[in-house]
Amino acid sequence: MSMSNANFPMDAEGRTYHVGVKRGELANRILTVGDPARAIILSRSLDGVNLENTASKAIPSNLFSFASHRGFLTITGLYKGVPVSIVAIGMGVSMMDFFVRECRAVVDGPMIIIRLGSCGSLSDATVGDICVPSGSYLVQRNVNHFADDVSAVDVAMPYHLSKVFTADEEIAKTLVKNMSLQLGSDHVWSGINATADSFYSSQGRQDENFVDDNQELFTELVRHEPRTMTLEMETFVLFHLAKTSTGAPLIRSGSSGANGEETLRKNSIRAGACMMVFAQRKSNAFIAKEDVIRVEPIAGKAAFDSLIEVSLGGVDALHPNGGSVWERALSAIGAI
Ligand code: R1P
Repeated sequence: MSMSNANFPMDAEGRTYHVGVKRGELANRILTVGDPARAIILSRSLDGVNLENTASKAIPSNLFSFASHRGFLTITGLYKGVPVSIVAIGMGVSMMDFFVRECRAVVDGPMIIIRLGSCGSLSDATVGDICVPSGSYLVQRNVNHFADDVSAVDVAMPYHLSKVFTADEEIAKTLVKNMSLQLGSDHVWSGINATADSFYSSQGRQDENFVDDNQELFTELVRHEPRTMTLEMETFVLFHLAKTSTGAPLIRSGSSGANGEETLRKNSIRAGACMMVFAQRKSNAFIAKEDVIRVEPIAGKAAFDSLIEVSLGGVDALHPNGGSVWERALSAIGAI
């Protein structure tokens, strides 16, 4: 694979370096998950899927799919007649960063990205419940705290906690509404998420093989943000990049800022998240496989319903249908 442009590598076909997507393969509305198996399960809810002729672990043949050499899986089709993509990204803050930036680079117009993940619960939400964060902060292991050199700056706190970056309010409300319709409002929770830079130490898991100094972490999290509800590993980056997104392609307003710089149209990405509780960290319960099988498709439908319900403006503002992987499906239903 030969790439050009060290600043933002792409191959001759226009595929991005890691996610491997090119223009016309990704819709403006994206549902992102961690586990590729979850992406395949969710793809079974898309339009025109023939379940009888689809093996349980296979991607339905009427949908576009692309598996990148770095473990990203993209599936694109229609949901209730609207182009949508599902992208499985694996785990962690770096993977979310690759995904958001590389997808943004190949899609014209505004985007909605919703993460449907799994999480640990620090609240009363129990295994199988759904948590919809109105914001997220980042928990980072402070490596300097563990250094031999005690004169190093910044050694006191073993973990750094960032400010909260918010979800798109309308998306969060829509997710709560649609999840409640599917699962009952008793099983849907709102609050603040903490995205950790690891599964173990930065989420307060005890591991006698390492010095982690994390025995007080849960207390610190609640002191930092009393509405802390969940712990997982990606949502903060999604909210943070949505907040710092510019227009794409960059649209310059022509007006000059205070420093004489051009003002960029901001926030071309609207983001939301919903997480299934897999781990109850207070009671130490972990979800049973049967519950994952039961909840995943239902939560998926509510997430898709939310993804298409929130307006992105007129079709003229969206990525062109011509030449896209969803063009034929739209034309088959007479939508273009
Ligand atoms: C850890 O087991 C993984 O599960 C959670 C965490 O954020 C992390 O990625 O989310 P996903 O189920 O979406 O991967």
